Amino acid sequence: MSAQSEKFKLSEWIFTTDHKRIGVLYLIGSIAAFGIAGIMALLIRIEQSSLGPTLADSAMDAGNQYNVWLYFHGAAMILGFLIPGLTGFAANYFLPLMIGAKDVAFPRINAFSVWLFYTGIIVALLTFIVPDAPDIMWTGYPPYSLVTSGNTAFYVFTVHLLGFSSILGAVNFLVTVIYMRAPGMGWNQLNMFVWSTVTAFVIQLVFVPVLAAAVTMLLFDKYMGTHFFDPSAGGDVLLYQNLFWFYSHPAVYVILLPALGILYEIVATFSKNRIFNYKAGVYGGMWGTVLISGEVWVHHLYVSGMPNWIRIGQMVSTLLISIPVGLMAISLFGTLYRGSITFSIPMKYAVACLFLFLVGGLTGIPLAITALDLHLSETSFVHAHFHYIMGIFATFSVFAGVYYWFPKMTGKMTDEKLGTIGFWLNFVGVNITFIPLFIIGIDGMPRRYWDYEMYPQFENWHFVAMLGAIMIGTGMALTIFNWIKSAINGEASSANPWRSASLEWTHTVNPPGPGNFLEDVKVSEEWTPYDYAKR
Ligand code: HEM
Ligand SMILES: [Cu+2]
Repeated sequence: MSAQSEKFKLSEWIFTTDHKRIGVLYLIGSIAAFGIAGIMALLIRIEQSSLGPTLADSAMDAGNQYNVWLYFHGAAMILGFLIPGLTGFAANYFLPLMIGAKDVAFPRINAFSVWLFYTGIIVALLTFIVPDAPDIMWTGYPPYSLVTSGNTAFYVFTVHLLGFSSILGAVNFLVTVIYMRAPGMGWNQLNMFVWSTVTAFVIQLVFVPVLAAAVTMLLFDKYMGTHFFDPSAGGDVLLYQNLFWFYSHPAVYVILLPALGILYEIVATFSKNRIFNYKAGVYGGMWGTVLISGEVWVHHLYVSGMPNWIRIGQMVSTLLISIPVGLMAISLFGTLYRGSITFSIPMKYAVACLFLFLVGGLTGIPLAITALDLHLSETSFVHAHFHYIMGIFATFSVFAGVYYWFPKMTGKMTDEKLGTIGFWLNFVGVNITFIPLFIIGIDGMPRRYWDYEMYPQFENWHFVAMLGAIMIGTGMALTIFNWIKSAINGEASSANPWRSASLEWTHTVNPPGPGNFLEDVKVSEEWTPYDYAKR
């Protein structure tokens, strides 16, 4: 009997230690963060759609509001949606199923992690009620974060809670993969998604403590009289930026890797192909990324003072990242090659992701080249670059994943028509929003400014970007509506609607009950999660 026919009991969800329910809780929390952060994005685009204050009476109010929206938008999207959506939701629900485990290694710690995550989201949301909401972007740079009347402490506490939750998750999942794989399952038989989360968790474990230290020093500087970042008292303001990016560049891989992991699963299933160059993708691509990830943070600081040898060295290492990233791209595209491809909604999102990945990755290259970045830094070109890769590529991969695994999680199919309309609104909308930002960025539009009095010629492009944002808003709302509607009364799905060869589909019912598998899983040496008849 499936878990689905049981009656809904709230307490069973609150006290659950089942990784699948915890995964669903992460999904709900992260989609809620996404929704609120999305509304902020819409407000930002509307504010900039015309010169001067658009949504406020005075320039002062417009600027203040804008800073708060921008803070919440960035912090909630990265810390509240992307990282928990990919490593919280997707890893929680599917990693144990893919390795044939009945649960994670420490189910109670897992439950603790998800509630820490919710506490972090609630603390972040409280910033709208307390006087003086934080207005310090997601980066929290001093000196502004130290002198603003905005409530920097809320930012610090949010980072602490989400960071702690994430570290506990990382330990839990690494132990799970090391010790709880089904008998017979060797390292080279793991799903690409499993490898992608393993590598992301390794990064998270190594680098989150650095971010936690940086924001704690910020807290001490602002409220307890220390001067780590105060040059007038012997501190160093750039120290914060270095510590921040020492974590936050690797953090982009905590997002990129699992996003690619989801795409690998979808691309293989819908092409009915084995992964092309599995080992190059895993060891060269994913582990190569981990290896270099800690040596590139300076590309966020090229325009600040530092010796040239550091700048040049980190330019080289940043460009070197193209090798592992390229290896993953080759193995993904190669998996499509001569596949028997079908285009259901998950595959539509996956193919769109491949395009967005190329745009985001290729526009990173001029930014990595110091001489070019001195011109492009702090312009909306950077804004468009990382939105292509994080804002859209990674978001689309979460959407692709939800659509792909929806029948597994609910036993129901989503509405194909609604899903397709939502997809096209989203895909066209994101390009209408962000292509203009590349164009005006090259021409010098500064990012993070609420207005652009000195560049009136950019008004039209800002207006176009707002139209794109409205389109995305409509597409996203339709998408989320589709999930809710289909979860309640969607058509029943067959056991393995995409005919995947991976364990989460072949060895469990939809949705899997407690303990996951009807009988213990054991795999042979020849088994692979991508065993399709046509190769
Ligand atoms: C693969 C090749 C990539 C290269 C060479 C690259 C390069 C760069 C460079 C040099 C910057 C700094 C530009 C500046 O501030 O002037 C930058 C900004 C950024 N990139 Fe990338 N990037 C790449 C991929 C990615 C990926 C995969 C992600 C996320 C998943 C990402 C997210 C970001 C973010 C968030 C920022 C700016 C953040 C901020 O200042 O607030 N990038 N990128
Ligand atoms: Cu970076």
